Amino acid sequence: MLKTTPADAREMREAILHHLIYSMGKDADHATRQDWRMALSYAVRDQITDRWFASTRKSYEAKAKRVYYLSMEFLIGRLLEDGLVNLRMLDDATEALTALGLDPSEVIADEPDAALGNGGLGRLAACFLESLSTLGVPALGYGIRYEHGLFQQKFKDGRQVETPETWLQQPHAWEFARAEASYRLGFGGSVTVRDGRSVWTPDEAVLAAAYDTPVIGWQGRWANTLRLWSSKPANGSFNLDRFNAGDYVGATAPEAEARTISRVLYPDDSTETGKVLRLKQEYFFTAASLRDIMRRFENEHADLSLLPKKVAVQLNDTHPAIAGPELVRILHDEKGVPFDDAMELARGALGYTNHTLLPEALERWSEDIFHRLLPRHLQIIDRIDDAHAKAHPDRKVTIREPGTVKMGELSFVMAHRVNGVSALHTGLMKTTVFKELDRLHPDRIVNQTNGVTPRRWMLSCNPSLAELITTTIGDGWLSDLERLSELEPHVTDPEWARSFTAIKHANKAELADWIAAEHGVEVNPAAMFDVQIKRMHEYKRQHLNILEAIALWQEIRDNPDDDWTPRVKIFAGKAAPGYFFAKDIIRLINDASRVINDDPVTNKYLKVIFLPNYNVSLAERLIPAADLSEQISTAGKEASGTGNMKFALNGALTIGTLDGANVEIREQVGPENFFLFGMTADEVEARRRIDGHAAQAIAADPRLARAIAAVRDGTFSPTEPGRYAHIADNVAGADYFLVSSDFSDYWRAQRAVDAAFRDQDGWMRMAALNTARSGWFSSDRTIRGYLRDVWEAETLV
Ligand code: NBG
Repeated sequence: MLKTTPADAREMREAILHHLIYSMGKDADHATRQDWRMALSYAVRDQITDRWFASTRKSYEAKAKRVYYLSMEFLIGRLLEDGLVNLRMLDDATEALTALGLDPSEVIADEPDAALGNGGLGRLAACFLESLSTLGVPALGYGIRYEHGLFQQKFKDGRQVETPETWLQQPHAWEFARAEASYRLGFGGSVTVRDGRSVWTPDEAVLAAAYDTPVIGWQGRWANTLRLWSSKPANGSFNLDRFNAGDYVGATAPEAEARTISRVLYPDDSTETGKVLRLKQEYFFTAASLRDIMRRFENEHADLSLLPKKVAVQLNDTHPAIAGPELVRILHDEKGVPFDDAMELARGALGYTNHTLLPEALERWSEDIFHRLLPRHLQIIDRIDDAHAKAHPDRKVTIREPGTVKMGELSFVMAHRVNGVSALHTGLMKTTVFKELDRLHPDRIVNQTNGVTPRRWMLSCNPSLAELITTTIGDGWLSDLERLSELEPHVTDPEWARSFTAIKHANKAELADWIAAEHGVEVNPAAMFDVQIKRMHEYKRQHLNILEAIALWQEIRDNPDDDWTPRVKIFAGKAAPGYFFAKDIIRLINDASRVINDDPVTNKYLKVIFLPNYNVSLAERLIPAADLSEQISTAGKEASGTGNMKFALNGALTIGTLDGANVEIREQVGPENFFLFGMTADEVEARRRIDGHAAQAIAADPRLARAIAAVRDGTFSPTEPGRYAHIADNVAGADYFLVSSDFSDYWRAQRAVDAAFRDQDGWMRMAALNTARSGWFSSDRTIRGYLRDVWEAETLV
């Protein structure tokens, strides 16, 4: 593989042994796999730390503008392989571990996934951090150090069961606790006016303590910091009197309360929980981050008016929206800047990314909760709203409404740039949720289509394909992904095509072995691997996919002697614990898979498998082995999608709707290399207005009618025939997500997929073209867009 490593295998081995003894306190004879993994991680961390210090020094020397990415979620996954790959030390580490008698892949896989996020929004933040480091932008990510990340998913009788995630119960090699960087934050209390200034006196306090994880960029040329906040009790929360009186539990209650804030990640994706604790989490990490940002700024600059020139704070969705009023509060209440100037300075520094148009996901807080937790902020928000009304007397939108605070509107008004995450999504922002604000601020909304880092989503997860690319066009593609287009002339070269095909087959064979070993299901590696992996949500329409599988199963049963294209349908994804409909879809897929996989008539053609506990590492395993990528959301609902990009990059063909970044993927790879189906966003709106749209679709398609009937009549749940009647009723009734109305076209497109797959040479050519034409979807390109249009910041390498 790529080999320009600064260390070599012998040095690496010495470093591992050194850390095994002096950091882990073990000798080689008694070390466990975890000890070895930690020793290797420390050896890698040493290398990262040197580069990290150098980058930090450079940022200080340059007094450069810094980018601060505030995000409630960072779905970083495992870091060891990331570090090894970016430092180009993977080969040496592999050699060193092998020489020590260890299995390198087992040591690397021993690391728990850091699952500090739910899905796309959190994974995007992780890709962005890596790209910021790769490009050498002085930047910090700020978030919460959740003790429990996203829950673990298990299946019991096909049902999702959640158990707590415990990544921090194992030693974590990557973070440095920063005792000196801790801030005291308040909640509640009252506001008084002293000498004309508002003074907020909270009646509850917690400490935010910083933990830093270095994030190394490609080739180790730059490293930035991911700073995560952990909540700790402020002094005095341990009650010694109560303890001495024997009330041991009561004595520690305030402490437990304080620690609650960073205890768990909210397991909701795109829904708003309305919990006091959630608002506390949001204020907690945002306020701690802003204090840290202001401290750094004031160390370097005496003049507050420089703030927008030196500080770019990006709000990843509305979760950190309180940053607007908090920054105004710091500048105005604490530093005496006039209110309007404070607002201008804050706006100059803030940018806001919107990630969804789902109405339930645009956060709104009740005035009551707000008033109780953040009384001064509520006053400031009212003043911001008044100032906005004064500047735009004809405005028809407000931040405050009786009883509520609207965080989307607040973020919009307090940011100098607001961006969507795909062209379609940004367009819809302008015509739907932010129509009025866009009219008042026509230059504010810009688009930044999402991207993914090719280091993790190709080099690390698909090393064989990465190597083929590098032998073909050199390794420049790793920092300039659009150079993948240089592969195009090779796609028609039979020998090259054979290599590409062999790699896909080997990836599939490896996955098939793993599925057999871990999940006891035999799948034919020559079959088409048809993959839908993402959070469970009605708009993502996993139920459309399983209905099509059921209809196909029925059709194969009718005509078992026909020459069917063998398929393995693979699902993975978690449902929010309180989202019962989504959980029932999981159960339906599991129940249906049992019946379908056990059917001796059909199971050489069709298998269905739902893999539990979807996470970053599972995605890394599945994506390189996929033939078909399912991106089948109801048009207008998926803001962008980023899994869709990872699949295309790794040579899977997409079956998809014109939704989110699918639109741009299809443009890039060419419509002839993409299986399009379904209504457009406009057609979706029109269709919803037709009375009985689902019934009409069902009446027109006997296959759909029969598949729904099987769901309804208990074919897949014989012991409880009515188990899925509500799902059948839903898709045959209101069918808000238009499963029935899109079914026939989906079926048509799937049969086109079958036909295309039978011509393996043709299919692999299309797959290779997907790889060659996915270069635009690098998160490096996205970050350059933000640097240009939103942050106006520079790179230092
Ligand atoms: C998600 C969207 C995805 C998008 C990611 C990253 C939220 C709120 N939104 O379509 O659903 O790819 O954000 O932008 O999680």
